[in-house]
Amino acid sequence: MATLSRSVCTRHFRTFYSVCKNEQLNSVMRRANLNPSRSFSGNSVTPRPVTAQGNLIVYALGGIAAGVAYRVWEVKSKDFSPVSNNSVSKPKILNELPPYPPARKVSIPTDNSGLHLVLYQYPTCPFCCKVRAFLDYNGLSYDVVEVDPVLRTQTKWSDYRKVPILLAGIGEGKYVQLNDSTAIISILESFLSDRKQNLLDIVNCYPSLSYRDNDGSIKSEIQNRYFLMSGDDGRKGRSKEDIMDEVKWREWADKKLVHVLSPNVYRTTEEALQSFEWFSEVGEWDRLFPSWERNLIVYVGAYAMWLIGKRLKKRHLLKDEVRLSLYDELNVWIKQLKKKGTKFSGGSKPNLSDLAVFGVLSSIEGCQAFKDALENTNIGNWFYDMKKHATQHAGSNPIGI
Ligand SMILES: N[C@@H](CCC(=O)N[C@@H](CS)C(=O)NCC(=O)O)C(=O)O
Repeated sequence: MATLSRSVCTRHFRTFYSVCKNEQLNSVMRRANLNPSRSFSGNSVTPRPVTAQGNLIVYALGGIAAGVAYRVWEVKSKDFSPVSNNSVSKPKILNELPPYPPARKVSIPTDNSGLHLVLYQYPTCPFCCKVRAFLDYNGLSYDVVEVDPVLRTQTKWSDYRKVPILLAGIGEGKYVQLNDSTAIISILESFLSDRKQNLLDIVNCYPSLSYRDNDGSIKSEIQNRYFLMSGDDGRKGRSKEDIMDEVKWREWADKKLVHVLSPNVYRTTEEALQSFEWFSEVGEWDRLFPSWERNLIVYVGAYAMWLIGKRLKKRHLLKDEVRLSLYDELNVWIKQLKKKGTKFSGGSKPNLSDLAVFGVLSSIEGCQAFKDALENTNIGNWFYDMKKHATQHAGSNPIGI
């Protein structure tokens, strides 16, 4: 099924590409008063090169003028006024759950956290996988709402336009909205390590600050997101170096490792489509979305991501052969583990950096890029140890597995 769709899609892209190329060629020749169907050899064709050249110059100058005008308009229309942060310390509270039933419920009988969690996600988004790795490792129950990545219907109620979003129950049917994988994990870890704390009090320690970027766009950033807000109980016995090392590798997962993934899994149109077919399988898109919507996500998504992957490769200065950049980053992680001489970055047990790196990497587990990484690096041992710990909820079991 996947192979059939893949070849159909590839053929479709190729046909589309060749049609576009012919259209372009024909239109250029039409503009130049040249008939593309006629041959240039022989006496029968008498193109009018002077007029053609003249027309081309006029069109080229017109194009340049339009480009310059657009750039001037783009710069002038940008807003560089300061951004106010009036709602900075107010987390969003929902009086009821949005009307989208969960696609599945993860119920862990031993979960005694008292938390009620609903995760809005794409199944193979690295940031969502990171949150799931944390929830699974800690044996927390949660409901999953699969978001359509093209139409995003299931998160239309939210001003924050990305996933993951986690809704956490705060009593009386109300929920607090938590955005950003790293902040979500820090908030929950802070709560788990000192359950006397009120969840809302913890959330208030992670305000979101908006600011205007150099290009005029408004960005926002959650403060303190790599840090935990636990009372003494939770952090006892940890050195400052140990805490900062965990922060460093959590940041590395978000700012380095994540950026080598997309250009690898969407390296070619075939690989992009294969990746999307796997995403569809993992997310059960066949079951959850009507077939037109599922196909829209797979084909449009694969093609769009293939294009975006190329841009990301340039933006993040990856090697021409992007696999090498993936192996390089994985080797950086393996090297630091080796240097520590412990099974995990956190020692004998995984810490938040292990969970972050594992979560991010698990998002490509079914892709060719991951198979290649297993063959070309030593990431396998650590990865499968982590998988065992996450699937067996080792974090909620003080004896370990
Ligand atoms: N810093 C955020 C990044 C989240 C993010 O970029 N998510 C992507 C999906 S992988 C997203 O939702 N992009 C917007 C979109 O798909 O429209 C986090 O750690 O959660």
